[in-house]
Amino acid sequence: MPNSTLLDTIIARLCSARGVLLVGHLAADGDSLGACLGLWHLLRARGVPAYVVGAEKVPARFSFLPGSGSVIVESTGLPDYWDVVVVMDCGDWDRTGLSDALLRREDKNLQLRGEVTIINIDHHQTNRGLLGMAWVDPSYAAVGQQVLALAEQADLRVTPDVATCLYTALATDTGFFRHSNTTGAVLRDAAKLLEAGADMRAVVEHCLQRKTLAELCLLRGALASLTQECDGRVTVMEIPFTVFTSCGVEEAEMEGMIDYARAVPGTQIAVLLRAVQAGITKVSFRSRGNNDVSVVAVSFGGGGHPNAAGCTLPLPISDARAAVLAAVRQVLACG
Ligand SMILES: [Mn+2]
Repeated sequence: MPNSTLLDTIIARLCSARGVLLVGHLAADGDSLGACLGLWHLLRARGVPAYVVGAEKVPARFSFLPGSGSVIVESTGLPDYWDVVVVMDCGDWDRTGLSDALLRREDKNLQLRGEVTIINIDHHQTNRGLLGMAWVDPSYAAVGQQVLALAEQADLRVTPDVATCLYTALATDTGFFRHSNTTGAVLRDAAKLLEAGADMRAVVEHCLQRKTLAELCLLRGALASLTQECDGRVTVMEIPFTVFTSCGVEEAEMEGMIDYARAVPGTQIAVLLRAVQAGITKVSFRSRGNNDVSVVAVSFGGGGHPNAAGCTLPLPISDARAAVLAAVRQVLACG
């Protein structure tokens, strides 16, 4: 259940805003985009000028989301005015990839200047709640689920478009209702969204069943690299920069690849390393049971959930591998 005093304060601030920027994180996923677009529809229906702004264009696989065509890429222009910025699905401004200028407001006509109100809606356990008016609650499986709670609390109508966006958030962040965060409340909320008209078939088709040739090319490279450590308790996949570029893959198309490593019986921690640029390696972790990989991710400046986390290291892939495996070995206490 949401903290209703905080939630009411957030709702009041949103509904009185003259302009709201909604931002998710870099490498947008179904939750960050679905939650942003869901809240975007809700606010616009309420008459609040709202804009979804990102550092990058919407990945192709999410272009089916209603409203995705209205997402503004910062480098191509910004709205005239805003006084509230909502940061979703992450807890620090750097993860949005947006410039600090968005956190100041300026109305040239009215000679108004000042700070914006920052609202942070997030469900990551590693979020310390330091960003603005923070509603951080790890008991939610997705930020999209928090947006549904907000809509209910504010008595805003969940249209089919809102429902499709929030269902996308909930389905993708629960691995299509397979991860351990799939609670009874999650399924009840999913049912509400279906009854409100969510286009479930479109979500499954675009977010689960769609595999581009580029993604399959990458998967071939990743599977070829599969190795095991710690007597098979750790399964590792690597995607070197050369594979990344030769397959021509978009960031969002990486979703789900690590599940192949986690699938190997005996695996307690799965690690996927990908060289997104020469000298920069992104690392994803998945774990089974009580092995908390968010601790490892945080130790390298990242974050996440106990069973799913990630970080980015300013190192070539081989050095990044050595560094994170040393930390993973500590978690599992294997030499
Ligand atoms: Mn999320």
